[in-house]
Amino acid sequence: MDSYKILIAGPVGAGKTTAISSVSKIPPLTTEALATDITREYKETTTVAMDYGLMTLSGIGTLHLYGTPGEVRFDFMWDILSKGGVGLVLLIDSSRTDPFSDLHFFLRSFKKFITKNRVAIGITKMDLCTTPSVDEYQAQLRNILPNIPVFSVDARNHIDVALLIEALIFSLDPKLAA
Ligand SMILES: Nc1nc2c(ncn2[C@@H]2O[C@H](COP(=O)(O)OP(=O)(O)OP(=O)(O)O)[C@@H](O)[C@H]2O)c(=O)[nH]1
Ligand SMILES: [Mg+2]
Repeated sequence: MDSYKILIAGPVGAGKTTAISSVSKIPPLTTEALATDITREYKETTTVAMDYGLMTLSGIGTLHLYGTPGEVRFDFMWDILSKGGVGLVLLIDSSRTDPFSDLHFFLRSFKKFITKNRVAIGITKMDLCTTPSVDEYQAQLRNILPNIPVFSVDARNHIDVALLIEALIFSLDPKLAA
């Protein structure tokens, strides 16, 4: 059995901490603290260092899930947490003002990581805001990252999050899906 380090990144409130707690088989490690005024329009607390959770995929191995802080003041953690990672789950909150701008900002911020590793994108909160559609997100990616998994996910839902992470792992090595 192998073990894989997976990063989970994206803007404040996209559901990174929630997603890890939805799939982790151990109580996740979190580092929540009082959020800045801007973030507090969305929620009271924010991740200030990292989240950590553990997932097992039958026949594949152990996945170590590392959630990054969404607030840009902690962006130094993005590089630190990226070390040794093999894949990135990028969560984009469809209910924020400009989710395409968030998408491109995070793809730029993790560009070095993405050139060497795989990425899968989960669009959260589509129950609150149905546009843009998943097709429109795919259209944004067509010329830069064709053929990457893009799913609508609810970070609170175990199956949604697990399927997205599995899609990422299988895209690392299609033989794993056999
Ligand atoms: N309605 C709805 N709520 C969601 C969905 N996904 C996540 N949430 C909620 O959105 C909030 C996300 O909060 P967190 O998980 O703390 O977000 P985060 O990405 O870790 O945020 P930071 O650590 O501040 O960057 C939680 O209250 C979740 O319950 C979704 O698909 N629909
Ligand atoms: Mg968080």
